[in-house]
Amino acid sequence: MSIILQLIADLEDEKVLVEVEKQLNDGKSPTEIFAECQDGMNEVGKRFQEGEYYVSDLMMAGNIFKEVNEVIKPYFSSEDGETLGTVVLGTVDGDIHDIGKDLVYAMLSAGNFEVIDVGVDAKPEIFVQALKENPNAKVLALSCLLTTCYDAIKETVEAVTEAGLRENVKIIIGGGPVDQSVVDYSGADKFGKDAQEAVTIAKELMEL
Ligand code: B12
Repeated sequence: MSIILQLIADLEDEKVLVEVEKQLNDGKSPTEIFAECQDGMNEVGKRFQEGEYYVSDLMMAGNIFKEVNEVIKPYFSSEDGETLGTVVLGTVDGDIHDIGKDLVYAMLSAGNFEVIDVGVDAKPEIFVQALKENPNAKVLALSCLLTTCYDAIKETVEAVTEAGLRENVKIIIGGGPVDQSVVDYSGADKFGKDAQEAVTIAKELMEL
């Protein structure tokens, strides 16, 4: 078990930040550090599921991850060059998890996409409105951490279709448990397992 994973799992907020700064100074890649933080969050989730941790502990883990994100962000310097396109991003209706979404935002921005973030717990019509206000947005990225919110993904895809926008907009989904079966269920186009994949897929879809 890596030190960062262990410290996050044990909710050692100050020690995590010291360790992350130390590893960044030693030249460790920020992507690798992020991956270890995510493993730490998964361990927190496991302890919550097993009854060892409470919602307050999830909140604390969320705050720790956000602080780590602030420390690491400057290391993802954005590439110079033209904007690759516009992406509308948000967490679906009923779901308030925003850490993964914010990471997707950071990586897409660093990858030269313009990102319109509609926030969390966003109803289908909010996404539709953002797409209408940004007619050059060719990608819609939906984050969803709760299995109970798969219907919200489906309803968002349906709302985009009903608004007559589906032909011009590709839909990527992601977040904790999202996989190909959720793509099939919801009618989205693709799923990505992490923020880096969000960038790769957005680039792919922009070219279609
Ligand atoms: C922190 C946390 C919270 C915090 C969130 C704080 C915040 N500001 O976001 C708080 C305390 C608010 C919270 C609340 C709840 N939570 Co919670 N939470 C977590 C926890 C521990 C970590 C989530 C996280 O931030 N992970 C780190 C980020 C970086 O990972 P990520 O979000 O998956 O994002 C990455 C990828 O998935 C991907 N990605 C994300 N979005 C997208 C989008 C696209 C397009 C793409 C391509 C990729 C992509 O890129 C990201 C970076 O690589 C998870 C456990 C876990 N294993 O994830 C539980 C977890 C998600 N929560 C859970 C639950 C049950 C809840 C509550 C219902 C608890 C309750 N009883 O109240 C509430 C629901 C509130 C609501 N309506 O949304 C369950 C969900 C179970 C399920 N099957 O649905 C989990 C899995 C815990 C568990 N094991 O039981 N939670």
